[in-house]
Amino acid sequence: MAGWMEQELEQRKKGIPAGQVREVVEHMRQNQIDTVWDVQAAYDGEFLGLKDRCAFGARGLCCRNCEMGPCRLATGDVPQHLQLITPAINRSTCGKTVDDMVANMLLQTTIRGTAAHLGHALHLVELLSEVGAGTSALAVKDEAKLEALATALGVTAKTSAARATGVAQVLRTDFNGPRDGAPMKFVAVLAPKEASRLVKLELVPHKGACELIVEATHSTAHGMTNAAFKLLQWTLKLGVLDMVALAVSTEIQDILLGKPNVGTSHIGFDALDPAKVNIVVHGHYPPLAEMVVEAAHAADAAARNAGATGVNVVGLCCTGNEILMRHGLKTLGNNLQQELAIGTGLVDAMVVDVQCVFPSLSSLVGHFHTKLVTTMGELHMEEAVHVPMGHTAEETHKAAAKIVALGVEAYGKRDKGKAFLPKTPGKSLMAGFSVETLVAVLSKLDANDPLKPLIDAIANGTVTGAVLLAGCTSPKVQPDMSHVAIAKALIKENVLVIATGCAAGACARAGLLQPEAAAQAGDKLKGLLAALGKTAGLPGSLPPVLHFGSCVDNSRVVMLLKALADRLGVGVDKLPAVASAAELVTEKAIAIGCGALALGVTTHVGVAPKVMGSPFVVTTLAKDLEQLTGSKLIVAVDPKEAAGEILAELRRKRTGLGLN
Ligand code: BF8
Repeated sequence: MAGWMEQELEQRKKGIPAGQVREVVEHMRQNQIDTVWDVQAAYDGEFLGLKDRCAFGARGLCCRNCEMGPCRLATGDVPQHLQLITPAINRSTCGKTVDDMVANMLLQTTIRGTAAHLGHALHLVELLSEVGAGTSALAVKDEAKLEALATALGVTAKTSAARATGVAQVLRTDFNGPRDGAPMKFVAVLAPKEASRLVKLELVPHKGACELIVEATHSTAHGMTNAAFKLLQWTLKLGVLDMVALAVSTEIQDILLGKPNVGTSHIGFDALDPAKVNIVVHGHYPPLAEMVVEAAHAADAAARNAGATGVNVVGLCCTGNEILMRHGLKTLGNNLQQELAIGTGLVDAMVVDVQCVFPSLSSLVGHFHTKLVTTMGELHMEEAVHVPMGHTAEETHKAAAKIVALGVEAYGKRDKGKAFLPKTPGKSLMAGFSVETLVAVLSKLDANDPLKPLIDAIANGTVTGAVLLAGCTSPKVQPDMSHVAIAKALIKENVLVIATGCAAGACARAGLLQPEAAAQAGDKLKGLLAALGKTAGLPGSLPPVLHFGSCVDNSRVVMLLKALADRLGVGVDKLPAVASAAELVTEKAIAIGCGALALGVTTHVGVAPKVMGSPFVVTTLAKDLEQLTGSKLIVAVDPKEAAGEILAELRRKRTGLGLN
C-alpha cells in the first residue's frame, strides 16, 4: 500500500475531534502541561529532515539487536537522501536482509504482546489455584462456567474447590509444561475444528507457553534464524498462543468475578464527581479493582470525615471495561484519556495494574495532588506507592482498604482551583454483551437451536457479516475517528459490529453504543436489532455496536465464531467475519492480530505496522497467507478505503459459502 505514511499524516492533520477530549487537551496546554498529543505534534515537525518518525524504524528496517549496530536498511520508498547504503550491499553488518530484519522485528514485537497476555493469564491461574485452596479473598462466582471448563479440560473433580484446583493444574501444565510434545489442551477448547488445520500449518503450540517464549526469543537473537518464512510461522504460532492466553483470562475472570451483564452506563470525564473521592482503576487485571469497588462501599464514613460525600470508583482502559461490563461502573475512557484524567485535577488516586499505562503519568502527578498507586510486580513507576494485592484474603482486603484510604487522604489535598470538567457532556452507553448474553436473547427465539436465528439472518442477507473492531486509539491518525468512520460505514451495510477495548470506547464517545444509534444502520440490520432488543425485554433496540468487553475479551468473539462455525460444520476461516484494529498501538494488538490471522480471520490495520519495508513480509501476510489460513492482512489507513476492503472480504467469504 503506497503512500501510507502520507495518509497517516493526512488523518492526523484533521486534529482532535471537538468534544471532551479536545477541551481537556486545550485546558492542559493552557497550563503548560504536555500530553501525548503535544509529543506527537513535535514529531510531526521537521525532525532530522524527516516529516515524521524515523523513516527506517517506521518500516521495521532498524535493528538494534547487537552491539555492531544499530543497522538500518533502505527500501525504495525511504527518501533518496537518506539512503546511505547502496542497494547492492543493503544488509546489516551481520548480513540480515530487509526481509530477515522485518520478520525478526515483527516476531520480537509479537513475543512481547503474547508475554503480556500470558502474564495476565498466569496470574489468574495462580488466583484460581488460591481460590481452590480456600485462601483467597475471591471465590467462585460462576459454578456453571467452572464446571463447563473443567469438563472441557478433562477435570472430573466433584466439588467446586477441587474443580478450581484441577483446572488450575491443567492450565499450569499447558502454560509451563512439560507436555512431552502433546498439543496445548486449551487450543482444542478454543478451536477444536481448527486444531487439525493449525497442526498441519505447525501453528499449534506443542510445548509449555513459557518454553515457547524462550524458544521464539532465542530464534530472534544475534546469529540465529534468518529464514523470514520461519520467523513468520513463529509469529503466527505465538498469535495462537496469545489467543489461548486471552481465552484463559476471560474464562477465569468470568468464573471468579461473574459473567458480564447487559446494562447502561456512561463514558466521559464527567464520570468524575467533584464532591466525592475519585478513585480511577486503570490497566487490565481486574481482581484487585473488584476488591477496591467493595472497599469503597465501606469507606463512606471516612470519605465524609474528609469532607467528601462518598467514594466514586471509575474505570479506565480495560480494567475500566471489566468493571463496566460486570457492575455498570462508569468509565473515563481509554488509553488516550489516561493523562487527561489526571489533568482534570479531580482524580484522587490513579490505581494501575498492568499494561497500557503511560510512563508519563509519573511526571503528570507532579502537577496535581493525585496519588499514583501500582499494584502488580511487573509494573513499578516513579512517584508511585506500591500496594500489591497479596495472596491471602487478609492481604487482599488490606490492600484494597489501603488504596481507598490513600484516595481519601489525597482528596484532602485536592486543589479546587485546578479542577476542570469539560463543558461537553459525556455519553450514555449500553454494554455487557457476551456470547452468553447473545445466546440468552437468541434462545428466546429458538430455544432448541439458539444460533439458528443469527445463522438465518446471515444466510438470508439480513446481516452481511460480522466485524470485530478491536485495539487501541492512536494519535498517529485522527483519534477515535478511524474506528467510528469504519463502524458507521459498516452498520449502513448491515454488518453486525462488535467492539472491544479502546475501540469500544471510541464508538461509545461517538454515541454508537446507544440504542438510538441503531437508526444509522441499514434497514435490515435496524429491524434485527429492534427485534432482538424487544426479545431481550429492553425498552428499545440493541445498539448498532455491541460492546463485548476488554481486549482479553476478544476471545469472546473467537468463541462466538467458533460456535457459529461448529453449528454450520465449517472452519472459522470460511465465515464472513473480519477483525479490524484501525488505530493499533501496542504489541498486544499485534499479537492478537496474528492470532486472528492464524485462526483464519482476515484482519485490517489502519496504522501501518512496522513491516512495510519488507516486500516478502507484506506479500506473505497480505496475499500468500490466504492459501494457507484463508485469511489475509489488510493495511488501509483511510477509513473509507478500509471499510470498502472489509466489505469486499465479507462478500468474498459469503460467496465461498454459496450466499448472495
Ligand atoms: O488491551 S486496546 S491501548 S487498553 S492494548 Fe491497551 Fe490497545 Fe487500549 Fe486494553 Ni488493548
